[in-house]
Formats: sequence, C-alpha cells, structure tokens
Amino acid sequence: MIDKILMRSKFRGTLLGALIGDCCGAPFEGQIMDSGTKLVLKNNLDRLEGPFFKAPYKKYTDDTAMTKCVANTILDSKGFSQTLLAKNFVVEYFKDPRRGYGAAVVDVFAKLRNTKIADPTGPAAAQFGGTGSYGNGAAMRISPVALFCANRNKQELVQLVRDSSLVTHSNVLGVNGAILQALAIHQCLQLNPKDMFDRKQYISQLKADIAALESANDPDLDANSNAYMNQLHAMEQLLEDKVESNDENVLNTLGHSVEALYSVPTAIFCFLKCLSGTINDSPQLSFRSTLEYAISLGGDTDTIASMASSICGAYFGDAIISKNLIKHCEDADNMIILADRLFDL
Ligand code: F2R
Ligand code: MG
Ligand code: MG
Repeated sequence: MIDKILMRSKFRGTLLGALIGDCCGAPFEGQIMDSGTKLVLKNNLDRLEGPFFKAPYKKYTDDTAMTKCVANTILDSKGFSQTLLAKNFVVEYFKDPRRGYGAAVVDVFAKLRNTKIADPTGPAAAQFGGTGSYGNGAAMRISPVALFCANRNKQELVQLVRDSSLVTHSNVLGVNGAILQALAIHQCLQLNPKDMFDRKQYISQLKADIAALESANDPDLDANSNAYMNQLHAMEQLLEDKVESNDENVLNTLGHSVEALYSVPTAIFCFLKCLSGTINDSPQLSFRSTLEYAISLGGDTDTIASMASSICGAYFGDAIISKNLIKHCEDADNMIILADRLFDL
C-alpha cells in the first residue's frame, strides 16, 4: 500500500528526476567520457549537492520543455487532446527554440504552425519518408502521462502514451519506447521503497507488457518485431552478470544514442544497476548513482539521465533527492507545482 504522502512525494520525485537528469546531463551530451571527464562529472555533482552557493541555473533542454507541455496539456481544463498538445509544443518551441531540440522534430513544429494544426499527427506521420521518427523524443517527455495514469489501468496508459507520442513520433520504435518508459515509471509508482525490491519481478512485468505490445508485429514482415523484448533480455543478462556489465558491453548491447530503442532500455538499466547494490544500496546514493552513472555512459546524456532519474524518483520519491541539487536546476519550483497539480488531479 502506498499512502498519499508517499505518492505525492513519488509524483514530485518523478518530475524532479526528469528535470535534474536533463539539466545535469546536458553539458555532457555527445562528449567522450574518459576518466578525466568522469572525474569532472563527479566533482560537478559533488559541488551541486554540497553547501548551497549562488550560481546561474543549470538550464534545461527540450526534454524538460516538452515534459512541461505534456503536463500542461493533461492539466488543461478542457482535458487532453492531440490538437492541444501540438499547439503547446508549437507555442513553446517558437517562444524558446534554443533548447537543443531534435534535428527533424523542428520540421514537425513548423508544419503544424503553417497548417494551423489542421491535422495534429499528419506532419509527424510524414517524417523520414513516411516511416516516422524513432528518436527518443516521445519517451523523454512521457513522465506526466505515467503520473496521470498512476491509478488507471495499463490499457488507458498505453493509449494515452500512444496518442501523445503520435504528435511528433509515428514510428513504432519511437512509440513503443515511450510506452516502455511510461510502464517503467508506472510500475515504480506502485512499489513501496521500504519493501525489498524484486528486480526479477520488475523485469518480468516489463517483459510481459512489451510482449503484449510486440505480439501484434509480424516477424516475417518486420525486422524489429521483437526489438524491445530483445533489449530487455540483453539488459537482464547484464544485470545478472551473464555478460560483464562494463561500460563497453553496456554501450555495445544497449546503446546510448538518440534512438528510443538504444536509450530507453539503457535508462531502465541505469536505474536497476544502481538500485541493486551493485554500486551501493542507500536510497540517497541510489539517486545520485543513477544520475551520475547514466551521464557517465556518454552519448545522449541529458535524455538517458532524465529518463533514468525519473524512474528512480518515481520509486523513492523526492525526499531522497539532494535539496541543494534541486535548487540548482532551472524551474525546479514549477516542476514541483506541476507534480502536485497532477497528483491532485
Ligand atoms: N538534439 C539533441 N541533441 C543534439 C545536440 C543539441 C545541442 N547540444 C544543442 O544545444 O543544440 N537532443 C534532443 O534530441 C533528442 C530527441 O530527439 P527527437 O525529439 O526524437 O527528434 P527527431 O529529430 O525526431 O529524432 C532524433 C534523430 O534521430 C534520427 N532519426 C529518427 N527517426 C529516424 C528515421 N526514421 N530514419 C532515420 N533517422 C531517424 C535523426 O537523426 C533525428 O534527427 C533528445 O536527445 C533530445 O535531448
Ligand atoms: Mg535535450
Ligand atoms: Mg538528449
């Protein structure tokens, strides 16, 4: 049983995790993470968590800008619609375009604006010669949907994730990546962090949910028919040390790119690895380890750290996140307000 106080804390932890991962990961996006850079990362995070000092905010990127749009669309008095979500994305992007958006998704925003959102999913469906984007942009912003569906069944969750994804991402890998990220958060919301965490059970549940999604694919016609199941299986092998989980193996197996398939399972892996005591077993340190480890893998650091820290925040709640670290992230107060409003909804 999760009481109301813990659940409110979990809502805050989910959105704050998403924000902190984005803000702290962004400066390392695309960098080679050699031992020197990893030390810089560690020192940076130590400083941000240490005694408070006044410094410019760590700015958030597209991950948070779009997460806020999703949250505000759900919270709108008229209720969620793809047209409203598309409008919120367009307004936000043209107000503040320099947030490091994906190279192709900005074309969707331009088309949506030029057509006055006549068809909210049309421009996304036309991306990449009609195959749609398989980037991680739908997954990176999905946490408010998982929160909204905390007490709803999985069918409703999957439907709302799909509806919100299709405004920018129509490729099945982009959509299923968002569904997997939402399911990872959704499951954590139901778990009490005071109980023993059953990693096997957590992964089997994710696998069962993904099997249901991917069973609709035809393996003869679709090379990616079991794509996420294969990634979850590979993730489990790494966690069980059937394959040595050094950085090279993690990156070769799970990846760290802007593609949803090669970043969402990686984010879940970061959370599970840091939770299981492989790195440590204290809640405060688990959050910090998840954040630091996700960034240390390099590549799409803001997004992988954002997704991993959001899952971790959903599991533990916000009490275990360093207050000083939160204060250093742009717009943290507003993320807490959004989390509380989603909880009250
Ligand atoms: N864009 C970035 N990072 C680049 C560096 C930013 C720089 N630091 C700055 O400040 O400017 N990060 C953000 O983009 C990712 C989310 O992207 P999203 O929303 O999925 O966008 P998009 O454009 O749809 O997809 C991303 C790229 O994936 C490739 N791709 C996707 N589908 C494809 C397909 N069907 N065929 C071929 N390629 C496909 C393309 O290269 C897309 O541009 C997050 O990391 C966010 O932080
Ligand atoms: Mg970003
Ligand atoms: Mg990114």
